[in-house]
Amino acid sequence: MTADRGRMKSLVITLAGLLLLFLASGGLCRGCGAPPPAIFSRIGVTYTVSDSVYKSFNDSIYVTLPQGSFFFNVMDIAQTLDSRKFSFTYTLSVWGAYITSMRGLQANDTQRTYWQLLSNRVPLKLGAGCYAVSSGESLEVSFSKY
Ligand code: B12
Repeated sequence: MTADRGRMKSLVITLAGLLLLFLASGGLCRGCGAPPPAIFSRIGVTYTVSDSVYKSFNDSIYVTLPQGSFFFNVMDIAQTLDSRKFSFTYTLSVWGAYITSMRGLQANDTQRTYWQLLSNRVPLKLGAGCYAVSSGESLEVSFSKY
């Protein structure tokens, strides 16, 4: 009984030592080529769809997604969460994805309307598939005229 208790005590001390070594070294990821934890972190953005031509709607949603995601991913998640407000269509061209309609409202060349992409109210210089989003950003797709 006393011998058992002694063995148990030394086992506990050994495990505590190993745990200390593990924590002090920063975990198992050191020098093993595993990606840094930031890759796995999630970010949150606000996404708005607005009709700036007919002023018929203006809806926002908060979307969380993996760091390194693109504007298009935000749109896709929002559509899955609320397809009535955030459904969209697109075509593919040499520049990537071109957004052609949001919740049924179609861009129209004759009327010179299009769906403009903005971040923090500034028009983007990249399409939805190429623009990487950042934490806390306020993204918008706005029906506009050119
Ligand atoms: C005219 C033009 C527009 C017009 C197109 C409408 C029209 N009927 O003319 C309008 C104003 C609508 C427009 C919108 C946008 N545009 Co634009 N546009 C151009 C421009 C100046 C000329 C395109 C053109 O007429 N080419 C000649 C024709 C014969 O070729 P085409 O392949 O048929 O052209 C079509 C495509 O280019 C498409 N298109 C236009 N812009 C964009 C943007 C993207 C991302 C895609 C996939 C397609 C696309 O519309 C053209 C006409 O049908 C180019 C710059 C250039 N020099 O190419 C930028 C350019 C293509 N646009 C660009 C951008 C960023 C946008 C926007 C995302 C801007 C925004 N903040 O909203 C939006 C698209 C948003 C969406 N709905 O997805 C960028 C793309 C860069 C990139 N790497 O992604 C370019 C290269 C300008 C730049 N920044 O250098 N655009």
